[in-house]
Order: sequence, then structure tokens, then C-alpha cells
Amino acid sequence: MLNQLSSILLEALQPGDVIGFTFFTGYMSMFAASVFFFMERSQVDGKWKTSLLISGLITMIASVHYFYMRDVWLNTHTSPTEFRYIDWTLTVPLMCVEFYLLIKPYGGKVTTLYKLVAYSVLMLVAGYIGEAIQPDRTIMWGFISTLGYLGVIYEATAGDVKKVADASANPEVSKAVRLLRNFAIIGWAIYPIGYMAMPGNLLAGMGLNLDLIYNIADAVNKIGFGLVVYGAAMTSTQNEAKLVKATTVAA
Ligand SMILES: *C/C=C(C)/C=C/C=C(C)/C=C/C1=C(C)CCCC1(C)C
Repeated sequence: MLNQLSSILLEALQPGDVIGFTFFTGYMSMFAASVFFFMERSQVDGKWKTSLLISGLITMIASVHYFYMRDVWLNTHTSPTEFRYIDWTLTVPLMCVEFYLLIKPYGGKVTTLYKLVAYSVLMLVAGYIGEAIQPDRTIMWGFISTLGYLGVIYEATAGDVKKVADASANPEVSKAVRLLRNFAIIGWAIYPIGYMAMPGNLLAGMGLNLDLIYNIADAVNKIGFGLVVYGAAMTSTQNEAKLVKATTVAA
């Protein structure tokens, strides 16, 4: 009786619902990644701890949103656009913070962070309007959104982020900035493909699904960003430990 009732109230995940599967794997993989980043904080040098905390917060915020998005998908089989954009509005600025934390010890300025956040807010607000408010103007809003996206790429490729990272004496920092930038150029470029699959946009009718593409992109980018920062933190911590050991032996 209770079982019957719950299967009427709550849709179950059906075989072959590939998009539904990715809502579950996204939820669980980002949950696991959060536990990993939070636990590994104790393994890295003090100055890296905030970066690892942010990595964990990014995947945790996303994981909680995926918990809700799963339900929306199962019950309605429509895009959970609102949860999606609330998630991005919180996590994308935190990804900008990751860039900032890397360059801060080497003279990175907080105005650089503000610029990155402003560009990403433009990208997300325009994207939301094009998806949820004026879907008849999806191409125009996608274009405006892309300007914000290009602003982030510019800062990381040629602007302040890149300049400070290159001038830093720490090869781990310039490497990490370069890898994060590559995620922004390649990994983030997956999102506009999903967006263009919307009705009336450039790739409509090609059999692509917006949610499937966004779900894959989220897991790749959010866990990937965190792992880049984790890798830089671990290598840098180990290098410094070796240096301390070498100087103690020499003395
Ligand atoms: C964790 C979430 C991330 C990294 C989300 C990134 C989202 C984008 C890079 C979205 C970009 C878009 C465009 C460049 C144009 C079309 C509209 C968007 C919002 C899908």
C-alpha cells in the first residue's frame, strides 16, 4: 500500500533514462569529491588550506543542488533551470576565487577577483534570461553571455591573472593557473553547446540534450578544478618539506 502510494507520488528512475542517470552520478560524485577535498585539507601546507576548502565548497554546493535537480527531473522530466542557475551563481564566482587565491600571495589584487566575478555574473544572468525569460531571443542572450565568458578567458590567458602567475617564483602556481585556464577554455565551452541545443538556437534538432551536456560539464569542471588545486597544493607542500630537510642536513 505504502509502496504503491510512493510510486504514484514519486517517479522512479526508469531504465534507459540516461539524463536521469547523470543527475544521480553528478550528485554522488560531487558529494564524494567534497569529502575528499575536506579531508585532504589536513595534508597540505597552511597557505593552501583555504584553496582546498573552496574546492570542497564548490562540489558540495553543486551536490546539494543536484539532490534537488534529480527530483525535479524524476517528477517532471523538464530542465531544473532555476536550481541550475542558483548553483552556477554560487559556484562559478567561487571558481574565480580559486584563481585569485593562487595569485594573491604574489601580489594578485582583489580588483582582479572583482573583474572575474563581474564577467561571470554577466555570463550567467544573460544565460538565464535566454533560457528562462526570453527563450524567443535565445541567440541574442547567448551572444551577450559569451562576452562575459570571453572576459574570464581573457583575464586568465593574457590579463592580470596570467601576468601575476608568470611573475611568481612558484612554478606550481603558474602551472595551476594554466591548467585552470585550460578548464575554462575547453571544459566551460561544453556549456554553450548545451545552450545551443535549445529550440530556436543554432544546434536545435541535432539530438543533443541540454541537461545531459550540462550534467557532464559540471562534474568534469567542478571536480577537475578542485583536483588541479589539490595537485598544486600537494606538490608545493612536498617541495617545501624537501627544501627544509635539505637545509637542515646542510647546516
Ligand atoms: C560549475 C559550473 C560552471 C563551471 C558553469 C559554467 C557555465 C558556463 C561557462 C556557461 C556559459 C554560457 C555561455 C558562454 C553562452 C550561453 C549561455 C551559457 C550560460 C550556457
